[in-house]
Amino acid sequence: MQNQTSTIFETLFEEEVYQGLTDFPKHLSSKYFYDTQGDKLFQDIMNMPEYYLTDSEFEILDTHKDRIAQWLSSKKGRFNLIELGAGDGKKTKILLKHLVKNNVSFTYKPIDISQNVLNQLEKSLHEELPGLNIEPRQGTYFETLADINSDNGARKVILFLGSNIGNLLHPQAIDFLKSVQNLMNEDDLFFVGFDQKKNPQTILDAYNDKAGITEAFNKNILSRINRELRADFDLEKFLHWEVYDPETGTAKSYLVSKEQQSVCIDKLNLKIDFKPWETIHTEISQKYDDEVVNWLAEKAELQIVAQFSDQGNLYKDYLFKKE
Ligand code: AVJ
Repeated sequence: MQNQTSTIFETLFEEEVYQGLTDFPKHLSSKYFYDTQGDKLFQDIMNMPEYYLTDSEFEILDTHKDRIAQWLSSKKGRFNLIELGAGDGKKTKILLKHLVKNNVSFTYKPIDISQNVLNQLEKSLHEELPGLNIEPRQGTYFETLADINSDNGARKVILFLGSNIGNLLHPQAIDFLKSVQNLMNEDDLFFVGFDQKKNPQTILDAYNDKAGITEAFNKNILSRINRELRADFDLEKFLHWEVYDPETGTAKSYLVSKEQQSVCIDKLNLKIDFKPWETIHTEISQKYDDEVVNWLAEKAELQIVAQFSDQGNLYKDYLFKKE
């Protein structure tokens, strides 16, 4: 993405923080959660009992690894296994180990916005799976989509796990799926995790844990602005607030100002005023059902060829090919 106001802003982060905090209502993009501190907090989230998503997808990959591996290697020849938003690869490792064990020939290409997390992933994979070919790349999904295309020739299997798609509103999700679809060839596959609609309390608990890890994760975006843009956000003066609408399946995270306050962001030469109870919207975590996934797939001209679910039907992975 080109920065149109590069005369004022050095980075997209600066520009988006400026725009988000001077907009009404205020908002910040969840993609900025993931600095070194945020990566660590997200790993803690994935280990919390309330955050069922990781356990469910782990269970799916473990239970169905044979059937999944068969799909991935059903066409001849070496392939690139490209993972968008690879993170610490905890879930992917089940699949990687299974593929390596079965002598499937592929190159693992994890992509993540965080270089820090990619370094950790590469290091742990060298130790746990020395036989694996790995080529990590740092970048956002949209930047790296172009990279995927430049790997022309080799068959592609694209992984998008963890319900990362849930950070996108439906129109953005369709655009995203379409851009991937555009880069796919006939024999390529696209494996995507979609968290499912369920008891709304289960969802609220997953995004508002008692120990306050999600709160710390949400507030880390303010700490990051403090650190990187020399701001003076007082985290104590904000509430972590989670809502879930069972009708639309949208969970939304907010930071709510507990009082009237002003915050200075030195690097942006900016003073931001908050009214009491004014909000900053920070994240959406969309939940799905088959009907919605079918609709998204149809819009993106993708065809569902297989689907895999955990015992409790909390979560589903869908395998797509180009229509
Ligand atoms: C990494 C986007 C899938 O929305 O469930 C976890 C991030 N936010 N707890 C999600 C997150 C709060 C997570 N994703």
